[in-house]
Amino acid sequence: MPHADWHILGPGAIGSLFAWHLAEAGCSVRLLTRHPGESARLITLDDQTSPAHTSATRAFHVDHQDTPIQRLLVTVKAHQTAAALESIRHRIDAGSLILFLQNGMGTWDCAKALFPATRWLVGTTTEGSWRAADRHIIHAGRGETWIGSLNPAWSNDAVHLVDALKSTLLHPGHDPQILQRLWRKLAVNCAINPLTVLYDCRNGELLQKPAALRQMEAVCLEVERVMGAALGGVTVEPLLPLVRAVAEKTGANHSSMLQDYRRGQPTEIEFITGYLVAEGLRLGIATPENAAILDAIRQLAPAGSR
Ligand code: KPL
Repeated sequence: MPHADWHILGPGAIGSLFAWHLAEAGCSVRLLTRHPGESARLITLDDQTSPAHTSATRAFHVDHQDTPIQRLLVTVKAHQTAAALESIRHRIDAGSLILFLQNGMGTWDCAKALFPATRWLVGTTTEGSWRAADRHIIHAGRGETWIGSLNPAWSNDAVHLVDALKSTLLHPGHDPQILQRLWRKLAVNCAINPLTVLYDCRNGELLQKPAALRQMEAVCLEVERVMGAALGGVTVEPLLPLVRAVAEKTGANHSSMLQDYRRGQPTEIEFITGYLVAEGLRLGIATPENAAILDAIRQLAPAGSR
């Protein structure tokens, strides 16, 4: 791959996986972390997707300089985006290219406000990666990564970026309809993540619970209506089959929201169900099921006290 310089904002499970494979493909990769004293980080990657189940450790430079950033991959939790981007605001200029690869929607709004002259792209991935420990990543299952632009003026940037990333193991695709794909991912997250918190269960267990299944169905119908209106009045194919398929495929997983909740950390609910409900309000579409779920998650007692 051309020797691109990448900075990773949020080296968690997905950020570290991408950092690893970008470095493997010959890119210069630097991590941006919240720890001022940290100058390097060792990350171990267990690759369970290869028949050999390899495990290796790689050292990454942690960057606290003030130099401009060329390519920035944003993988922080949705609610951390604004503060994280603010902290590197002085390093982003008109030559930077930002790629948002996160759960939820709307995180990019702060980029519009903070860096009006900077190009940014969005992506979504189903690579199965989780953190066994702080700097120990398990790549448990292969998935797909799609990248595109929400601004037609930047579609060529998306095409070129995808071409450049083709030589990495994660070889993403370019999706000219990325917004539709993000909406479908939002539907999956609206219908699975908060319900796994409310029922305190794994993704697949939702399918065994009649009450949860009814809620998943109602959530999907509401997302279909809001999504159709947000995309300019298109008819959206039923989303429940997709949600069921993901819940089955990731049946043994604890959703990211349940993991956050159990760790006592803020969840991404405002960028998932919160985004959907806000879009419904903006477009005049009622979303009572999602609004009730949003309310229930907002009012939850801290993990461990129920
Ligand atoms: O994206 C996910 C998440 O947990 O955030 C799903 C698809 C629900 C897989 O766990």
